[in-house]
Amino acid sequence: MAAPNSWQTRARGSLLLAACADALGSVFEGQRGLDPERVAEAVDHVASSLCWTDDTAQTLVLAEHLAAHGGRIESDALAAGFADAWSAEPWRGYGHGAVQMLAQINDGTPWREAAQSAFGGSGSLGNGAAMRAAPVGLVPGCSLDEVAVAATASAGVSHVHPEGIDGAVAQALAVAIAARTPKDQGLQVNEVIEAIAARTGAVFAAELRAVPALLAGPAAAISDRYRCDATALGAVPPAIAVFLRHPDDPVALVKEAIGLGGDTDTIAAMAAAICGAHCGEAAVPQPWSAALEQAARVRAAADGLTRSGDAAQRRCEYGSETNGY
Ligand code: AR6
Ligand code: MG
Repeated sequence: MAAPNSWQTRARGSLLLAACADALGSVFEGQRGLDPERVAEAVDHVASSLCWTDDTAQTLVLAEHLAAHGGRIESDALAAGFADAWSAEPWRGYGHGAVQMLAQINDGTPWREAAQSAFGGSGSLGNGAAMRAAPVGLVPGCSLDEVAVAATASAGVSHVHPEGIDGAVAQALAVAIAARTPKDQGLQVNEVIEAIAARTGAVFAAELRAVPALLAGPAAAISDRYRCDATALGAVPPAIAVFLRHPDDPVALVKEAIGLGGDTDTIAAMAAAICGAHCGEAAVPQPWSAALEQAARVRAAADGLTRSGDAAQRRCEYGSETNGY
């Protein structure tokens, strides 16, 4: 177990909890009107191994990439990494557009061309760039503006639609803010939302600014307000809302995220990535981490992130210096 309150425990908590939530949510992907008891049964009684999907496969590629490149995005290598991961394990549940794009890259099409031509030339607005963005927020020593720039670069190799990019920016920022806000410090909801919304486009910002009104009421108000589907706009704001409703309670958070229905694995994984960054590795339920596929690789990826970035700035990992969002 990593030292309490260290950056390492936050990075591990984020990636481990996200991978567990991805696996737990994948069983329900695409379903609506879920019975809460069925969800609770699956989350409370993990019987077999927890197998993750493309969300975690791409998150690990991005985390390992950042660790190998000093916390920076090298687009050619990153695109090749995603294409390699897909061709090695195409059965992980990739999105329709993602499969076409990754196959094109493997066939020699430059990633820029493949990403630009997706969906008739509009580019993907799917949540795929957001679902993998947590590692960008886990590079130590970055300002939030630097996180937003890196998230944009990480998204751009596959998602060129502004909403697809904003999804990654919002998710990476939420993780970065959570990692800079120790569990006992508490989160200022409006400050957090404004810090994120100020760094996204107007369409995305408007959806984010609807989150605070949804924090006290029933969870159904979230699935009424957002589509909770495979789009960035439909999935990232509800993930952030679920986190803000359960910042210290991963089990309640995962149940509620899955219970929204729709893109259950991705919304649960994104909410969990933020929660794990806030709470650290100790908050990951032991039966989940014990059952998690390739848990050692997930921890190693988090440790690689912890060593990345500007070592001289690691003293600013969290606390007053970086809490002025
Ligand atoms: N116009 C209309 N619909 C779109 C557009 C567009 N420009 N772009 C995306 N969609 P995709 P991802 C819709 O395929 O982002 C896995 O299940 C379209 O319905 O680019 O990697 C993961 O678990 C498309 O199928 O892949 C995530 O849930 C969908 O958005 C998800 O897929 C996803 O976009 C990640 O998807
Ligand atoms: Mg999904």
